[in-house]
Amino acid sequence: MTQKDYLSITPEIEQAIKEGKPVVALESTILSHGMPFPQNVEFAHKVEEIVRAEGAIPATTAIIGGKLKVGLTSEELDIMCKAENVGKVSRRDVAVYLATGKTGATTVATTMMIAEMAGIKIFATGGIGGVHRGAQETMDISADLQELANTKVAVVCAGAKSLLDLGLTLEYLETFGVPVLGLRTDEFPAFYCKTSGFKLDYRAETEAEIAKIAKTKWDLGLKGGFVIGNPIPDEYALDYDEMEKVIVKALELAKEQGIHGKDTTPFLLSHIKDMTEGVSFASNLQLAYNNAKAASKIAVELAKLEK
Ligand code: PSU
Ligand code: MN
Repeated sequence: MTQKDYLSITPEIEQAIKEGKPVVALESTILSHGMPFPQNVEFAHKVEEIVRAEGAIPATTAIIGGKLKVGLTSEELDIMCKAENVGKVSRRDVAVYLATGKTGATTVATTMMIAEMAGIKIFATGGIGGVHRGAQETMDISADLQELANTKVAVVCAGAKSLLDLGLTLEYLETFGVPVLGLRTDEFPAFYCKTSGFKLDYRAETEAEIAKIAKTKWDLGLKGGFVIGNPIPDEYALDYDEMEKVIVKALELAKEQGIHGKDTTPFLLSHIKDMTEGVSFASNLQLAYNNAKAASKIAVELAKLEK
């Protein structure tokens, strides 16, 4: 067996990739471990519709039945959203899940891996993983960051949640040569909040500019991807200080309950959601839609450049 024997790409996506048409990868951890059922079903479909409305083809990824799935049927999206016996799969888990036939939701890291194998260059998500607060002690640094260092996929996100140490996350990305570009912003966005206080070195005014920078990096044969920070739309942005209080509480709770490893991020996300009584969930949906839209525009521009 070779790599391509494990890949299962829908005919529509395979054709689009072959013809150089714009395709946007989407992850499934956000569905299985980041959002409640059944609201996530509506989200999963709507985010794909947004990609299509921009003239790109959506490619939601997952691990099902021993295959790396690129593009999910409605039934498969349902499986990921119900999330019964669906694990969270990062790079280290991939071979185990494939070999044992377990069903897995793909994180940013794994979605990047699968996208690169399939030939997809642009990926939209909510927020990336990063260096956790207290990583000096725990060494909890998301595998997403190493993937960004090594895999040629541009990830459009609303930055990262400030439950992470955003300063250390940016330092880590710098060390590993990952460009972080602000889309019409000077600051690294903090997920629910438009700003984080961390200035970025590069601001792009248009999606076309980002496509050109990505093409240049990859023309040069430089390995690794991009982080594109796309701030949440004004009308859905939450107050930074309010969020900070909630996050500190969630972190305390995680410490009390001895949560660690891969459970940390989902635990914090679900408690933040409970503590903000769903207000944060509405924002979460909107920022992800906004990222899907921007990613699609970048994919369209990149496809034009590569013609
Ligand atoms: N951050 C969010 N929502 C998410 C995630 C991160 O605001 O759903 C998910 C993404 O799939 C990301 C993963 O790749 O969590 C990171 O997990 P970890 O920190 O365990 O690497
Ligand atoms: Mn971790």
